[in-house]
Amino acid sequence: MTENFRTICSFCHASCGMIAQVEAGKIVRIKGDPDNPSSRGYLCKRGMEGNIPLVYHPDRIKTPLLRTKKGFQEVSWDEALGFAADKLLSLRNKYGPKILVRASGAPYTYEGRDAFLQLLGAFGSTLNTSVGHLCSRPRQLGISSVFGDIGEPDYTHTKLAIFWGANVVETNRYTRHSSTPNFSKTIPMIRAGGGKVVLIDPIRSETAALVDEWVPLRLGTDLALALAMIHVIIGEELYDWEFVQNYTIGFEDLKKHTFQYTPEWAAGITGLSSEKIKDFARQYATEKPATIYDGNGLDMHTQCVETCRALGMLIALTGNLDRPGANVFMDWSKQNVLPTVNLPKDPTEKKPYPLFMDYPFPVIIDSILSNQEERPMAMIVTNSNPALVLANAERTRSALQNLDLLVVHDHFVTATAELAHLVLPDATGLERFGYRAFSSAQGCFFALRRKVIEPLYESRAGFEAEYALAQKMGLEKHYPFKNNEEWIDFMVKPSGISFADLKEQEIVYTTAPVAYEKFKTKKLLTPSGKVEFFSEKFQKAGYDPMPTFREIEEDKVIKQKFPLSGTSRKPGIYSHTKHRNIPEVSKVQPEPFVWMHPEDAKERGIENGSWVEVESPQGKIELEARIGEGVPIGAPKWGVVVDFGWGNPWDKRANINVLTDDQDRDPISSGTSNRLFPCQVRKK
Ligand SMILES: Nc1nc2c(c(=O)[nH]1)N[C@H]1C(S)=C(S)[C@@H](COP(=O)(O)OP(=O)(O)OC[C@H]3O[C@@H](n4cnc5c(=O)[nH]c(N)nc54)[C@H](O)[C@@H]3O)O[C@H]1N2
Ligand SMILES: Nc1nc2c(c(=O)[nH]1)N[C@H]1C(S)=C(S)[C@@H](COP(=O)(O)OP(=O)(O)OC[C@H]3O[C@@H](n4cnc5c(=O)[nH]c(N)nc54)[C@H](O)[C@@H]3O)O[C@H]1N2
Ligand code: SF4
Ligand SMILES: [Mo]
Repeated sequence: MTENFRTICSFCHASCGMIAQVEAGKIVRIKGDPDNPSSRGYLCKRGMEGNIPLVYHPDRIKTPLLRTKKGFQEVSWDEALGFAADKLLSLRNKYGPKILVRASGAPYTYEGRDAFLQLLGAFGSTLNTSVGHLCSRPRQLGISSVFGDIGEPDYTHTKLAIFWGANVVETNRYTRHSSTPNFSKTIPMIRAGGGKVVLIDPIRSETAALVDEWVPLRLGTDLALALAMIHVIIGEELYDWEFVQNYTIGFEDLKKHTFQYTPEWAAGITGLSSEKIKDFARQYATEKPATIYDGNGLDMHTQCVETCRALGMLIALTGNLDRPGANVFMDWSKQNVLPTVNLPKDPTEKKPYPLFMDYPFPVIIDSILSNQEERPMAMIVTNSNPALVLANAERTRSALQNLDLLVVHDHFVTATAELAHLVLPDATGLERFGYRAFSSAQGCFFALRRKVIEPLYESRAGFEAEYALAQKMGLEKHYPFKNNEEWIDFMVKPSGISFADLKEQEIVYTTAPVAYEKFKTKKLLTPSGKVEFFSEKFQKAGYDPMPTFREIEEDKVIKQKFPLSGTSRKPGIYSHTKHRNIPEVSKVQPEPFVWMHPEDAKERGIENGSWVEVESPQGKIELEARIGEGVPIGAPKWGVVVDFGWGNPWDKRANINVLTDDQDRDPISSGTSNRLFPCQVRKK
């Protein structure tokens, strides 16, 4: 007998709807769910072919693993949690609660977003960190400083859709929350409505091949382009006068401030012509309504927050805000906040990046390595692989090795888990309950992740494992949930539904269809309640009140030794460091490549397929070169593109973050420059 279970994929943010078919207790087939309002039957290759092999993977961690002199030993949950609890409590007795860090990765699943967070607060620590400084948090900080929220592109009515630093064809990341069918259907939908699609990206990516216009600017120079666009739009009076008059503050200041940022000035920085910059500014201001999607290509550069403030200002100046076909404020299903997340902050605590939401990972790494008495000594890593994804892999590794206790919660012994004292096996997405919220023009809805089979081996769903650890430490009184089901019940309650409702209905709408121009009746979520072209909040925190371009000083010695600009890319078949141990997925691209411009390659005697060494001031890696017209990725002249995500014990391939620098940071968000590093390439 075949049973069908409706659930959602856990492999990336898109969380596509899928049907898992079970026969005799075993998952035998995965299909797209045609009734899922977001994905409408779509599943990508890794979702379709990777989900079952992950569950039945022979290398999955089957029991907790404890490091001993003889390597990892399989132990019972009781022994594992007893070990962690004893260590944590003895460290807390000696040094206080601020020794504990909780670190998470990309919040693909809400289980990963929240696991062990309640424990952190219950323990008494506020050191919650994540990869957020590399992913979306700097963008959100910049854009929301302008209008208090992020505006989702409304593709259904738009005349001009701009993808700014995003490779959406591969990542399906063209909205942050909303539900629209997968991206391959979105471009035809925009065109069918008479709209045009533009991509701003230094690299000829897979997406560049599909858009109406590709704007190849120099790496990391988007702020100059955006500021010059503001200059043109204000100078030629192309802004929405009525909107600016009624709903914004600081326009005159912005006008004065951006007078210096001429298209001629920006041309020298971006490599685009001044005419192109003027045309593009005019196009965005007049072909209305228009949307801007800010992609992850803007993160991991050291002026990301300022760039995204300027993008927010472009959106507001042109009145492309909260109107059909523009960037729209979507409603969001109400969810609970874990009770210990908002612990009272220590008023004497001076945050090094005061406007950044979390405790930034680079600061945690610095502070572990400081060896001061007050420093993080224990870390629980969940749903993340910091040893590979943070800049300066060698320094990250030293910091993780410097901890008195490293607990890693994962499915495999990853590059990070290899360094751990204790590894805890999580149930996979098909063996546990979870949920996710989606916003859409039709309203916001929750979708259920259904437990399709019981967890294999000794693996345990995250909140159950967390509660058991809390019990071992006598912290269970802080818990309104004991397992995943109760956690969901707690989280969705503010929307007026329960876990039982979600289990029965699987998709539950909780808000009305989107309403436009809410700014006419409601204050924006900025300090002034209006769009802020001038931010007192930034000024008070010691930053420029308006986005300001910082010249990047070039070190001549470095430039001579490392004349190329390196950047990185996410090969679309994978999600970050995952899935390279799943042959059904990894056969598509088993190796990482370095993609080069034909002229740069020729000068160095490098051909398509040559084995090369890429060296930066931080380190060296070796990999195969890809060059030429026929390859899917085109590197700009003086630029090389290195594939990101390899370096786990099973793939034994080069990790790009050996090359990146963790000291070169965005002064507002702490974002490191994983997307831009000086390098040299040599044929081996
Ligand atoms: N140079 C460079 N660096 C980058 C990037 C880049 O493009 N270039 N991208 C950056 C970005 S955008 C991001 S978001 C980060 C990503 O950083 P991470 O989120 O840390 O990277 P992942 O590889 O997704 O790590 C997820 C880990 O969680 C595990 N995992 C998967 N599913 C589960 C689960 O259900 N439960 C548990 N407990 N564990 C699970 C996986 O096995 C894997 O080890 O990397 C950043 N770093
Ligand atoms: N298949 C797949 N899907 C994913 C992920 C994955 O690993 N694999 N990861 C998920 C996550 S966590 C994230 S954050 C998103 C990321 O999804 P996207 O937002 O689409 O970001 P990236 O794929 O990193 O692509 C960014 C593009 O920005 C370009 N870029 C680099 N530097 C610059 C610059 O200075 N300026 C401009 N304008 N562009 C630049 C790069 O060349 C690249 O083509 O995807 C999510 N979805
Ligand atoms: S991995 Fe593929 S199938 Fe799974 S959620 Fe992401 S896009 Fe959808
Ligand atoms: Mo990300």
